[in-house]
Amino acid sequence: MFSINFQTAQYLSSAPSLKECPPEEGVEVAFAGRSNAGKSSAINTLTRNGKLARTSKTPGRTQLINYFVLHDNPLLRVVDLPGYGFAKVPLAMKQAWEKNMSAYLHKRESLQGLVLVMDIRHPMRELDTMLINWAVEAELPTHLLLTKADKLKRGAAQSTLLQIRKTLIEGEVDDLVSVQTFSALKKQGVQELESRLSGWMSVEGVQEEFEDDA
Ligand SMILES: Nc1nc2c(ncn2[C@@H]2O[C@H](COP(=O)(O)OP(=O)(O)OP(=O)(O)O)[C@@H](O)[C@H]2O)c(=O)[nH]1
Ligand SMILES: [Mg+2]
Repeated sequence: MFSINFQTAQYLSSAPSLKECPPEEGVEVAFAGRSNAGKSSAINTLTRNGKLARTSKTPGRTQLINYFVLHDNPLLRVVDLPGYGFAKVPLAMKQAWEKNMSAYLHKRESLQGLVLVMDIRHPMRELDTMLINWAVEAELPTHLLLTKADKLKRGAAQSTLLQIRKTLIEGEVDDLVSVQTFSALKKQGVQELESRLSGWMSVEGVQEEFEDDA
């Protein structure tokens, strides 16, 4: 059985814009979310590599699209997308971000799924919802990662989870969009995330390549 080992992740490249992205071959999963939500920390927890994606206390650290490969195979990629939602960004930059993200979610052939990282204390803000809507429009499987769950009591975290799950069911998008709680600090929810990502990446063709390489 084909299974992905996320610990094999290695840095591949950074792209300042869509034009500089790796070729649209193979499969990739992307992490998106508001600036400071915890995207890079989630990637580091997933890959058990605290130094892989840069994390920062200063919002807006990751301005580039960062690519990581798995199993030394450039056809298996994890993508750290630039954070969004800071107050002080000029309008032109916001509009450029919207255009870029919408294009990435709608047109990127190799993209198999989107992990939308949200601070569990501030989930489903306007831009998050916009991204979810684009993903649904593009029929792109999406996983909502409610991170920093260690900042809430268990009951409060569960109630946020259930509330969002209810919203997904009511919106009839629960076949495409799933949700879980997560903590990079406590390493909580790693297996659930891994199994969702593995499902997306187990695509025929790439699998054969991978087995040939192994
Ligand atoms: N308590 C707690 N803190 C976290 C968790 N995940 C991330 N953080 C902290 O949140 C801050 C931002 O984390 P990053 O992973 O850099 O966030 P990001 O989404 O990559 O941010 P940008 O790249 O700026 O968009 C850092 O200070 C992290 O240590 C978590 O699960 N629990
Ligand atoms: Mg980051």
